[in-house]
Amino acid sequence: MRVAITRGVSPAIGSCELTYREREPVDLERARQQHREYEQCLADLGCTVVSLPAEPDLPDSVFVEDTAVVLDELALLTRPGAASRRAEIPSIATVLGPHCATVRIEAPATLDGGDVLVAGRTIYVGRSTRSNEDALNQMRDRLAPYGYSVVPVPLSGCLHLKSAVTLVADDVVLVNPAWVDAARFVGMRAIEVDPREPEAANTLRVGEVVVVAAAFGRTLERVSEAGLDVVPVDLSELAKAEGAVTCCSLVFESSQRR
Ligand code: CIR
Repeated sequence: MRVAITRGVSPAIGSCELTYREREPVDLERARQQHREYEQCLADLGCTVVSLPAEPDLPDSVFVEDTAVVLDELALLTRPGAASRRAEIPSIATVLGPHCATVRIEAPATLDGGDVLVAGRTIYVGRSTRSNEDALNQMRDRLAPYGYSVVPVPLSGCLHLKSAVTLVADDVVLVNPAWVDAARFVGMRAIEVDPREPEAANTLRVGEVVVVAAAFGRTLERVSEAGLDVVPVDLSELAKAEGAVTCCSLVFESSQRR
């Protein structure tokens, strides 16, 4: 079965970490409504949604993507680059436990799941302010036995690698060329975001469907014109916390039966 782990929006979201945006008030009720619609979208796409309760003391905890990298063979529990986010890990370790083996990224390494783009046996890792060289080395040690290669990718101007690029098909990336060099993704065809929509590269692939933020209609059209099946979701409130569509879930195939 395909599982999507999510977590409710914290009432403390207004104190979230911010890197590139000016702080704007987040309408908690609206954020929660949009998040419920996002969860519904994942359910409609065939996911069994495991929704964790909101964490009152962890402002960024709705962004579960950053806490783990779930592969077919095992999951890496991250050590987020923002110290305020490290207490998000234990509850994710607990919920992943029945689905897969887990290993930890350990200090001094820091890694945010938002920096990790998995393309077959190649794992691209953004060299952002959140993910460091130690993390790359630990990932290589833990994942080489499974045949994965770990490739660092420079980026600039955005929070995470997946702010700048995501996979919209096995051999197609959607990319903002101002933030990352598409040539890094060898053998892939690149679709560029509309330049007026710099944040549009963050999309979530669920099976053959590409979930895209509704705010980026022009880019959505480009992806759709490439023959891909696109579903829009509105996450405008969480965008104020620098969140986007990949950040709010951990989607993976589990052999555990319901
Ligand atoms: C943070 O700065 O950690 C949060 N405010 C936003 C995290 C977004 N996560 C993601 O892109 N994977």
